[in-house]
Amino acid sequence: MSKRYEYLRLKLPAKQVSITPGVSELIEKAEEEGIKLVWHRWLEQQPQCGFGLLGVCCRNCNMGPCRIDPFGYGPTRGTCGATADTIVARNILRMIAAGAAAHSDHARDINRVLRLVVEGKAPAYKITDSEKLRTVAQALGIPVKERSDLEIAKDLVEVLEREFGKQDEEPLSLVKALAPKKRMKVWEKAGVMPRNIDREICECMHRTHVGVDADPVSLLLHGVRTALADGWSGSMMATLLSDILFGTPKPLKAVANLGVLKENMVNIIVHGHNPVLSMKIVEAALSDEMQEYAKKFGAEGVNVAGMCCTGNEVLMRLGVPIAGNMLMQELAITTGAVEAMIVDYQCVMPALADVAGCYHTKLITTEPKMHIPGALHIEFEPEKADEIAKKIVKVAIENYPNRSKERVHIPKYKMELMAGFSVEAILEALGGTLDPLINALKDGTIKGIAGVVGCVNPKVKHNFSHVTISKKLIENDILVVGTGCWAIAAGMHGLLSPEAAKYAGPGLRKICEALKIPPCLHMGSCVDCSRILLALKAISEALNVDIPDLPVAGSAPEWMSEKAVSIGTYFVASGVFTHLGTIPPVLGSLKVTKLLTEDVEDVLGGKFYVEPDPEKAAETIISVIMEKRKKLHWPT
Ligand code: SF4
Ligand code: MSK
Repeated sequence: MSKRYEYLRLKLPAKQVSITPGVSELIEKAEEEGIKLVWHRWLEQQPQCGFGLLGVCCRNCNMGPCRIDPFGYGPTRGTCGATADTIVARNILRMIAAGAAAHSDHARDINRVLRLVVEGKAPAYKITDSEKLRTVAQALGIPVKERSDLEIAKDLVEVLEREFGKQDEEPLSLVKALAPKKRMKVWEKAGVMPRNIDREICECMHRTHVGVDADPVSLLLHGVRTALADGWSGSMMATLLSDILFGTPKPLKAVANLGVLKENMVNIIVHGHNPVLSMKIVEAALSDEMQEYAKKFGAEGVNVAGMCCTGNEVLMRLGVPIAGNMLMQELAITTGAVEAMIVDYQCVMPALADVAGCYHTKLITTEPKMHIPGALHIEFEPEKADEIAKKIVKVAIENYPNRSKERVHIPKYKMELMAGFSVEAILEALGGTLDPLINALKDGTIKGIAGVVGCVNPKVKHNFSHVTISKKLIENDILVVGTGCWAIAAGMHGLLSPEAAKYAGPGLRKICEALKIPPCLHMGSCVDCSRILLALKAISEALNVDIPDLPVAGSAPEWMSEKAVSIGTYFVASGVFTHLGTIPPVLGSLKVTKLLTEDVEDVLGGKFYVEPDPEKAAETIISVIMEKRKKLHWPT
């Protein structure tokens, strides 16, 4: 351990940081080598600013920064007169704007690739799922009969581009095409129907500028509108287009945890969110040419593994092993066995450059909108995707001889899993119709469905809440579906394998055994929360029951990102009771807290529920689901 850590007493209780095998041994390795990780930096931040935690600081203009004393002993208004209610609501609105922007800009990037395909300018990409293209086009009113895929795609690209730029007051096209009719009536009545993705995000910034919207209700309602633009259009678009270009996921087997790295191979990690890059890197790395090239540098070949959601994208479609979730990105480099970490965007810690600098690892940024000081930047252009992907993979391979073999430590842990549960794949597993699921819900074989999603966060024990909540729910015959870092946690802890049916209650176990599926279904990356929306819509319409009345719930047990705030908000607006396991920065305003956790239910049917204890949270989710069953007169 370095003297500095000894002095600062920043040695972590490694075994208590995470429940995931392999994590503590790499934390100890990092500490011995004097390397700081996310948990050390989080400790250095303690005590975190109380005003920030409560959401009552504002620096939206240069009369500030201002902060409100929520206990009434200090200032009750900012220099402009903004109250705690205004400031808290404005801060949340800005979080939603950033989250919706991240998801939707990701969608815009994929739509641009489809445009290039249509124009014949991106030979490395093609329309892989013609059926999905036609289904989406038809839903949007684009003619498909006797037309080629490219003709249809040309119209689709134009319709989707207008989601970002149209100037009329009409609802977004994807919302009109895909959202349940009953929900749309609710949104119309509340005045939160989204009109244009960029406009809603832009309006968040306008409303929160000094001297504009001061009413927490009005601010939060616009947050709902922006989040709906994300969920039912931006994120939805990212998912649909990824399926069209790269294929709709189907169930497949794969492996998760740091043990997927290989001692005698060139290890490449793809990290970030957008499959446009990662799919090409995987293809290049696994090509015979690159496997042979690696041998020239003394390696047995090239091994690619995923990290975070771009990892989920290549896991869902190609079965590429996944090395870990967000908090494990630095640990992967700490193994000393990673030749290159290739990143696109979102959830990529700038600290990676420092950690990579302690080893031979090349951190390679690829996106024009994302640079990290200290990283090697090789800009990715879809027009030259194959060429650039090969160039990046070669950088990794040529770096293999620089590895210090004596510093390599790859934890041996890895877990088998099943992923690839798109809505289409779930339907297929059910025999082509929702009926078996609907019947199982009605007769109580399955008591309900919970969407468990979201990030990991150094504020809480890594993966503990994800696993505790999921286990408790399946034990109580609640089917769990999910995305993002939850899915990776569930995979590493064996919950995504059909054998995990043994942890499920008798009803759910019977169904899982009959269908040979796990009790927790991996539905994709964080933008793929849109798949959960589509599943909810299908169930709601099959039963003719609006989403708030269904025995369903959502949970983000360890969330941290602004994208998660947007996701949580569009789930609530879609009528879902939504649990948050880390506390959002709203407690400085009783009014905003009450609006989000109580009053919103009367308007939208869903609400937030905040509970850091995963056992208690699971109990509450179960009782909410049972209450909804009682109201439907279904057995409990
Ligand atoms: Fe202070 Fe108002 Fe400016 Fe915010 S907008 S920094 S509360 S003066
Ligand atoms: S990567 S947004 S930490 S899920 Fe999608 Fe994980 Fe959350 Fe990033």
